[in-house]
Amino acid sequence: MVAMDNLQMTLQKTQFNLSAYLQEYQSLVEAALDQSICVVYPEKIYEAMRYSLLAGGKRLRPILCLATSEMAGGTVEMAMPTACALEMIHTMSLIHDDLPAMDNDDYRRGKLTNHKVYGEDIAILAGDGLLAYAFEFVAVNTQNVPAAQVLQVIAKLGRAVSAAGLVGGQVVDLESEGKADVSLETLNFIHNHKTAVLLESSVVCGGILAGMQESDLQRLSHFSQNIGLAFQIIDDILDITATQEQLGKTAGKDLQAQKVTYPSLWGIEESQNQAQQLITAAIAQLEPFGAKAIPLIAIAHYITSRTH
Ligand code: GRG
Repeated sequence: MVAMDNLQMTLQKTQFNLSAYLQEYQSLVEAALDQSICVVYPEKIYEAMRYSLLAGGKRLRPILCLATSEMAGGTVEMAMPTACALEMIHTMSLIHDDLPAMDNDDYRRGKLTNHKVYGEDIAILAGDGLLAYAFEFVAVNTQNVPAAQVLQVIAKLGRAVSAAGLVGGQVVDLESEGKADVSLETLNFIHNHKTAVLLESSVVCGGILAGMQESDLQRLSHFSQNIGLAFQIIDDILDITATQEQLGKTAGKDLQAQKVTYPSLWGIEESQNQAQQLITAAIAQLEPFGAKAIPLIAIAHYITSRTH
């Protein structure tokens, strides 16, 4: 605990500039994503895939992957294909989540949703196209990483999107809609699978690519599961407190859809406390990495202070 307090002090003393860091990594990721998909015949599907992939967003998952790879002694170059794949997977999950058969949303990232622009049929296929391409992209473009580690990353991503990950979380979320008696256990299941799994994969894949040993990967896994759940608690709070302009999507959607959320179970203040406790527990996992963990610690703090 004392060592961790020292690290927090170092963070303050070095005045790590998180906003400059995020901006720099965001531009690297934007450029790589822009180059990742060309528009060829049949143009419509590639345009639909690019429409959502390049619609902005915080790029948190790719940044977590790049930051972790760097902390573990890797480079941005070796982690960038996986960082892009994580954003392709995240974007496809947003496209499908917004469909009329699921959350039925008109806006995402401040723009009309994919199905509103291209129609439901193309939106489903744009999601499918992004999902398949994410795996091809990692396999074909990752360089200077031993093949066994690339394979480990592909397996990790496969599990994250499967019924044991995002798909399973979404199913329980859909089943819970409109039910007033959803338990905390079920709510945690939903968000551990819908949200935390991909954040965990982002961090752990960064570590795998840089060749981290298993015990360190375990620490990173605990770190990122905790920040993943905290991220979702804040997401639930922002759905109540933020505006449509801040969110880039319809605000107040959870209440409208009669969804049980963390603030509906605990209230806003207690939800904030719980998120803060998760962030504190997450950061404690990074102690052995010393000052190299400063970017990840700063990102963890950002999760509870974000406004969109
Ligand atoms: C993965 C095969 C497959 C299907 C998708 C629809 C679905 C299954 C899962 C839903 C997953 C989902 C939409 C989870 C919500 C996660 C979340 C908190 C999204 C918001 O993330 P931000 O705030 O968004 O990082 P930006 O736009 O900044 O990237």
